[in-house]
Amino acid sequence: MKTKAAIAWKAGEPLSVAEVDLEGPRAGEVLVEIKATGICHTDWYTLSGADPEGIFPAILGHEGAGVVVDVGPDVRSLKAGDHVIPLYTPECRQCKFCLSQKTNLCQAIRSTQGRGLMPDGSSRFSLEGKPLFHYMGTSTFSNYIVVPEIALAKIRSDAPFDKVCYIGCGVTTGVGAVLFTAKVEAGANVAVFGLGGIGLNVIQAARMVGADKIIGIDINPAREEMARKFGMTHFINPKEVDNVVDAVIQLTDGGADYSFECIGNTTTMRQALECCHKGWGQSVIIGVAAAGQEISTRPFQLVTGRVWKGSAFGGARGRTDVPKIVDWYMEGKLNIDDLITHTLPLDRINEGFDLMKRGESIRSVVLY
Ligand code: NAD
Ligand code: DAO
Ligand code: ZN
Repeated sequence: MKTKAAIAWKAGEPLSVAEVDLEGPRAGEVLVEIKATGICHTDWYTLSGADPEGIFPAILGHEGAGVVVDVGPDVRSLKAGDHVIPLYTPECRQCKFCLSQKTNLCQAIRSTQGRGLMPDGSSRFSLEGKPLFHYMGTSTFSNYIVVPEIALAKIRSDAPFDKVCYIGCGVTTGVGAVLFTAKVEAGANVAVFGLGGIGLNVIQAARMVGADKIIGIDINPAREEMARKFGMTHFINPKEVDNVVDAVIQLTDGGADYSFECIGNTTTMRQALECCHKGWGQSVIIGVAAAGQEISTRPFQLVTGRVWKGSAFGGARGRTDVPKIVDWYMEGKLNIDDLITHTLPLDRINEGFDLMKRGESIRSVVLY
């Protein structure tokens, strides 16, 4: 079949929208009509050329929602008409990683996904007979996609695609880091570095679990108003204090119980660890630093009880947890609507990247 898609031909060039060829689903695969997709920093990271693992030409996008159109042989858990969110972190429930129950990093299709291919080592996308690569196993910048069954979360059919697409990455990453990775408890003091599309979701999850002080840190003063609406109780602009670490320690009588780095900057990663409370404070790295960067601290920070950990896709097991997060949104426990600041048709997708680069959007969503 033919599908409209935004193609990333080369690093550093805008996407170009065209009709491409899409082969139907093979065994264990599903054809999905994408109804809406968010534009995330990770798409920009790859498109900009900064991602050393970026492969071109490819169809980017990893934050979508849509409807199953057809299923290939051996697909048992989904049927045509089901509403789904594609998962860049799949959940096979059979690999060593899934069975461990210690991680959400399912490895069932990791190697082919990382090479921009389906699990059988081929691509379903092509143009004029030449293959185009998949991206993060999802490629939601295409109106129709083929994905493995294990990379689809089935969601309720009354959830609006233009909002719940954001659960495909940003919402789950932020909310999950609080609930699944850190397991923040009621009454805890929380510090959040970076109040963008991820950090604001950390803030609303911290409020949801009943955190006490929720301290937001951002160099962009325009982020304060939105963050307060989502539950931030105190704001620190690093440009207005001598030392961010001391400022958090003063506000929290010795340090945060939990901190979250939602920027991708190794300096703020260190600050996030060192503003944690001696003896028990935990710092969760969510931000993705540029290739080759390293983090540092004095080992005594860890010897004296602070814990450094990371979180990918919020530690969420996609097929299990994503439908629950959709329910929380539908029950009014999570606010997604106010985070979606712009909507665009696919033909204007490059404007979404421009808004992001200028810091003017929290999330832009493409509607098909
Ligand atoms: P964003 O650009 O929307 O937000 C970043 C915020 O950090 C902005 O508000 C910016 O003003 C602020 N900031 C920048 N430098 C700062 C500094 N030195 N001190 C304080 N604030 C500063 O980005 P986002 O979409 O929220 O993504 C945040 C990070 O999370 C990115 O690195 C992204 O790649 C990563 N990410 C990780 C995962 C994961 O699973 N771990 C998933 C998605 C995104
Ligand atoms: O190595 O098993 C693996 C998969 C790692 C995926 C990590 C994804 C989180 C960071 C990228 C941001 C995605 C938007
Ligand atoms: Zn698995």
